Amino acid sequence: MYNIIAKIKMAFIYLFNWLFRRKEFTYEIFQIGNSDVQAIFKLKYPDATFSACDGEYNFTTLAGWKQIIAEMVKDNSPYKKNFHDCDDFADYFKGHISNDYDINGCFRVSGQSESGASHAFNIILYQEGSDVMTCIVEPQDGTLFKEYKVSIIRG
Ligand SMILES: [Ca+2]
Repeated sequence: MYNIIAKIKMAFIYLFNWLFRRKEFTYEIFQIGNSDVQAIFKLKYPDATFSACDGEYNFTTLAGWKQIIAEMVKDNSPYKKNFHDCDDFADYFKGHISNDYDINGCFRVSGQSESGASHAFNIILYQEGSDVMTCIVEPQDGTLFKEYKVSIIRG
């Protein structure tokens, strides 16, 4: 009996989220498979470890990402040292994009910032003409194309 009630409750939550929480988004969505994503990361970040969780990855154009990122950054809570810091911003960014936009071509990365300090951030896939490109995102302020060192890519 409990399982049935829990399933009905989850179905209502899913329906509510689908109806009311999905953000308005009009940019085109593209998709590539897990092995293509692995090949792209192997070429671009040969020293990084990549752990792929999904079979297919959805993403959009850079213009589409700029709209998403502007909305995401608006919702960010303030930075709290050694608590709500880089890892939390990176996890929040990845999780909310798949929840709100049905886009999972966003990855959580461990590496180093320009100063050499350990840092967590994100990488996105985007479509440019017929090519799939990648770009580093600083989820704390939405800056694109940072020169961070990439060590572990997860997603
Ligand atoms: Ca933290």
